[in-house]
Amino acid sequence: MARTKIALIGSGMIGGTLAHLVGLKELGDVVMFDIAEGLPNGKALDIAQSGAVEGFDCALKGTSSYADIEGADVCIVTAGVPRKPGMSRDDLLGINLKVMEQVGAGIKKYAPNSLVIAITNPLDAMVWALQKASGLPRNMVIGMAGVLDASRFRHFLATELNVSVEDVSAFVLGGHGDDMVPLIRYSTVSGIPLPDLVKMGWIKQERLDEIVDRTRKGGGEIVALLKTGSAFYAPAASAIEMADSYLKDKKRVLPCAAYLNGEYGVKGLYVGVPVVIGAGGAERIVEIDLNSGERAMFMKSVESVKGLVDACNQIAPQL
Ligand code: TXD
Repeated sequence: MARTKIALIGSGMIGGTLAHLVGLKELGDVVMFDIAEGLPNGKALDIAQSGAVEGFDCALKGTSSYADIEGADVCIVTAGVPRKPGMSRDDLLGINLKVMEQVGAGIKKYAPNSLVIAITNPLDAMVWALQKASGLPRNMVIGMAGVLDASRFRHFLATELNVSVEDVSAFVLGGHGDDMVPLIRYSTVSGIPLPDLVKMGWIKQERLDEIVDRTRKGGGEIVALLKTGSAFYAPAASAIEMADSYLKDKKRVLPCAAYLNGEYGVKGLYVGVPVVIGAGGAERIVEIDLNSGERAMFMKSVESVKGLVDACNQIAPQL
């Protein structure tokens, strides 16, 4: 049986880490695409050469031609530019929107049957634009943010509570911005909800609030430390978890940016919600019950996403 083909559109920091992980996990063969000449070729060759030492079989190819992604089973999109000093969010939005139009056209032509996982920021708007530009079914275009945000929350909780991160499950809803909604009530240690752990004296409410705040600002904390870019190890690992669930039809329940068509009272936007990811892509949106406080936080986050999508509609009404 032919190996799975994974196309990485964008071969920068996350793209390179994605390729390395695909190799290490033997998830399939990799095509690395980028407009930067030589970059995808150099990274593909470097990672391919590590296969001899690590003991994995994975064909890696670097390219700047969309024709090479033909027949890909999964496309993971990190292409775009990060924000530079003096650039407004709208500048970034306008530039990356154009990138999504190019990438969408490439996917539409050469990989129309793939699952597309968008990572480029601002995530909730770019995944929306990518779905429009590619014309792929909405269930086959999803955005990565929630798995990363939840993994940050899990890491902070496990460290604080001194328990294995494997036993901490966390829930984060909403857009990928500082107003995301880490849901304390639905986050647990081995099934014990966090509010119960507060009652049990394992953690004080104020400390939990600090951890929620740190999770919300988790991306910015890393940007401030790295100075030259944003996080890439955990974002890549998160997208791989989503791709793996699709390719193996695992039906993991993962927080992803998914197209809402009335769920949670939202229509026509991509927002972070729990989703069953299987062979059918985003197979099912899990609609959990929110109390009034949670709902207010969620709707605030949805409003931010709507603002970004409205800006996209103004810049590119043809989409
Ligand atoms: O949770 C999340 N969704 C995120 C998102 C978490 C972390 C980072 N997030 C965003 O991912 C970040 O703000 C960026 O928008 C993307 C990619 O981050 P990365 O760190 O990989 O950025 P790089 O290293 O700048 O890589 C981007 C590559 C670079 O090599 C460019 O040459 C290429 O994109 N690029 C293009 N490739 C193809 N086609 C076009 N048009 C293009 N333009 C730039």
